[in-house]
Amino acid sequence: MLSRSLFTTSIKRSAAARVASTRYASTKTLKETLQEVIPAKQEQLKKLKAEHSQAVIGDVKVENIIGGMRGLKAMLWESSVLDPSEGIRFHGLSIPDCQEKLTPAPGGKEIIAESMLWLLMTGQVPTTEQTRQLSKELAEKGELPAFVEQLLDSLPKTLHPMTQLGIGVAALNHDSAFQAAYEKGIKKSEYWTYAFDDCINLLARLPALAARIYRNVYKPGTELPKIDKELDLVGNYTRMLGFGDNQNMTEYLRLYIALHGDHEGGNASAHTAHLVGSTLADPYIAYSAALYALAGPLHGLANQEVLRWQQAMQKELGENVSHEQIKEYLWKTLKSGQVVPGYGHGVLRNPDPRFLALQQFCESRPELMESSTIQLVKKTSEVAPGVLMEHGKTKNPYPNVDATSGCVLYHYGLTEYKYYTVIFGVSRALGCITQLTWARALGLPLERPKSVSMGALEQLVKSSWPNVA
Ligand code: CMX
Repeated sequence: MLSRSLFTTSIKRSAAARVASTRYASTKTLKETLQEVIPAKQEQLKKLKAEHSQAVIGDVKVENIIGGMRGLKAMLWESSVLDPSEGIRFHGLSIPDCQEKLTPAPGGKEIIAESMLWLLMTGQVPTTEQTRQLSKELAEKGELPAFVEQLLDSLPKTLHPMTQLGIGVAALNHDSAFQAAYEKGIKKSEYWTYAFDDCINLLARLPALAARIYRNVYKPGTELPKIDKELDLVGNYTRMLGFGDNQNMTEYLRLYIALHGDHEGGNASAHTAHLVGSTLADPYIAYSAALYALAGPLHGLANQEVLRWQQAMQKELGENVSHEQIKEYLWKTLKSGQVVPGYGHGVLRNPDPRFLALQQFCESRPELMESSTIQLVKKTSEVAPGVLMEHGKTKNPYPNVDATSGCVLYHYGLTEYKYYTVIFGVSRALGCITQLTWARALGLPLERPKSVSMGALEQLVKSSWPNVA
């Protein structure tokens, strides 16, 4: 069923000219490297504007307007491109390419947030030295201001962890370099450097913020360790969550957070960050808004929904469910008018390569393969596409990344599934802060699409197609 052919194809293609990234032996910081790559991109945009502003690249159909703008090519997003059949590429690199090229943590094997961020921001594969330097910088900037700690500690434990994360991120704007500089009246060409500084501070502080929420809600009274300056971002996050002794869990979180970091610009969280950032709201505010888009069950909350759905199935049918029983349970879900969480996608039309990468991780760990939760993920993925195809509604009957992501966390002991989207929120910052920096570097304008009423749409249809009744 979910063959590895996608991986093989991707690896072959990686050798071809599509791979845009280059490895440089350099000790330049991320900001210095960015400074070097920005002028060429600015030039490229200037040329596009000057020479092709009026070129027509597609039609707008009524279905785009009433169908959630699906398929409408309407925003710039440089760091990744999502192909409906083969999935995501980050500056031309597929997931297997990244697994091969990007520096892991010392002693680890999986991609880490720092090397992924460097790739997203610059289009270049960082050296090990650059990756380590960035880890150090993030660890040094990772402590939370005291007032944010107090704010988080004062929130009711019953408030959803995602609501708490959004509040914490928004509050960090107290120290926004961008906002302060804007108030002083900086030049437009300088926006990006302040936005970048905010973005890096935001990312650096996310683990402490997210871990504090976890501790407050689920492990009150336990001591939150200080940031270890020798560890990478996710190594620190896992440690602060209380799972630092589990190397497999740490590696899983590294992979999950790096892979989930960017999925081009049209998804609800990325788009929200871009939209709010386009008002020149600072990156903290823009990312806080994005987190609330992520908190919806059709988007980031799906990973908690998958686990809830699986557990309800296990409760009803017992531990060792057969393929036939899963099929029946899937039909029961569909007939009750609910979606099958972890399946389908707004753009993808094949199994999500992020799901395949996480499955590959599971298959390389005997303890995961023995887990009844992970076995159920696998069994479900073997029957759900057939059922969803027969059901005939979803355009993509295959699993997406959320079909497995929360289940692995559950196996490793992070069983509080209302928290899962917070981990996704730590991850999605990678792509969103990249865009928030680049949008300022390229001087992208306030986003302001035109809306139309149904009456106006009917008039437009009549004037374009006069024979329509
Ligand atoms: N189970 C049942 N029905 C589904 C379905 C699923 N997993 N996925 C899509 N459908 C239905 C839709 O609800 C829609 O029905 P209506 O015509 O009655 O409204 C129909 O199939 C067509 O939908 P689509 O064009 O295939 O999918 P959309 O682009 O509208 O929605 C998504 C995409 C992800 C919201 C949808 O597939 C879904 O709800 N999946 C389950 C939730 C989930 O896993 N979300 C995580 C997405 C991953 C991510 O955010 O990155």
